[in-house]
Amino acid sequence: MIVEINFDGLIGPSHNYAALSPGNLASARNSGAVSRPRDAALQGIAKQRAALALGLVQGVLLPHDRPASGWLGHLGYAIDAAIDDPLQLARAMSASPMWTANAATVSPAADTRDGQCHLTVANLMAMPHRSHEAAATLVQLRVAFANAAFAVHDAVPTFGDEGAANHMRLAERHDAPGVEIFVYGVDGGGFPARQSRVASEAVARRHGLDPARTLFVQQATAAIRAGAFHNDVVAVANETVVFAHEFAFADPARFAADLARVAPWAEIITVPDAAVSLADAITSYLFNSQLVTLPDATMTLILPTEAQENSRVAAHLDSLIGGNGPIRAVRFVAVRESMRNGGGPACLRLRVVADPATVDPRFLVDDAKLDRIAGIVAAHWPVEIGPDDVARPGLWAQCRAARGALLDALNLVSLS
Ligand code: SUG
Repeated sequence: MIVEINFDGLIGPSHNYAALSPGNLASARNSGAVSRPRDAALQGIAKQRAALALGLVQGVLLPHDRPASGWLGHLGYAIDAAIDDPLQLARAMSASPMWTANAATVSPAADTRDGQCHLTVANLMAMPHRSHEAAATLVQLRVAFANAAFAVHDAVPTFGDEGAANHMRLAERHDAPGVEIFVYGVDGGGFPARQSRVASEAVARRHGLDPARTLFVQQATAAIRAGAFHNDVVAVANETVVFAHEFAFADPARFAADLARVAPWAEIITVPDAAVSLADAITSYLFNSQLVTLPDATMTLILPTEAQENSRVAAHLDSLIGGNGPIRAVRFVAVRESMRNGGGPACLRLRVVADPATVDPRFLVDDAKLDRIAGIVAAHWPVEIGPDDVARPGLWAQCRAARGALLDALNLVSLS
């Protein structure tokens, strides 16, 4: 049966706060803070359990090798030697593959010319610490989605592509042909516009999408400038609903008109700036939520607890749920460690609409498997990482051993 599967990035043992992402306000704000990788990973696992409890199908993607020795090697550094280059070391130690919404863009089989589900790995070239993710992501996705139901493409060259975080899909049901919306940036008002339209168009071509059911929509400069470095910080979509901030898109009226033409059954729920300002939307991550359809066909919004703690956002959510709209319930999850680097519930997951039977089962989880993973995290993940620890060879060894134990337990040592 074709369903939506959420593949969460398991938060890696090197999770730390190095402020590597200009334009990502949370990451900048927590510069130099002490991180808690073990808590971070357990928070992510608890979020996955919450999704399972709602009756959703859940998968995982695994942390990458850290420090990124291949990348350091290309820069001429030997990993066993002392490396006196704190910035490159921090870039090599980032646990950023946890945000799997940036791993790839996914077009389900119902949307593509050849009837395969297509995935294109994101090149993440706008940020040096993320630019070396693509190679390892490709290897992993080719294992997870080796079945002929899928086509996994390597990254688009030259033009910035940040994956599903800038892509929304609407369909009357997940398994029906849909409309794919690619959101790109032109001007970040002083911050990088990470997603280029050229890359989005390339992904759409490679996936064999029908141009009549594909939209390219420009992100508002004001949104990027306010801290929406990806569109999923100000908008989320599921089946027939787009839930977005008033200032998410450069030309919202045109977006609404185009959508009404290609998807007359779709509905845009706009949150006015007067109710929730862009600043509130970005600190609370109201829109970086998972809008999901439950087995009973109702929609629930899975939000970070930060959204509950902002009184204006909480009041707006109350009125949303109290109204007669399609979003019937909210559920809060605590992913604070990830949030402090600008990664909310939606960043932590890659959606793949497919038959779970076609996915390599080593990447699917149930509660028992999450228990096993949590046991490995509790035994091997560092409790804390401070800014000076990143250059400590002892920490590098611990991170490698921790990931090794995980790969071993999941029978995925081939990824090492
Ligand atoms: O790319 N943070 C990530 C957060 C990604 C969130 N993903 C989505 N919105 N889908 C980023 O900016 C911070 C790492 C650091 O500063 O150490 C970081 O990479």
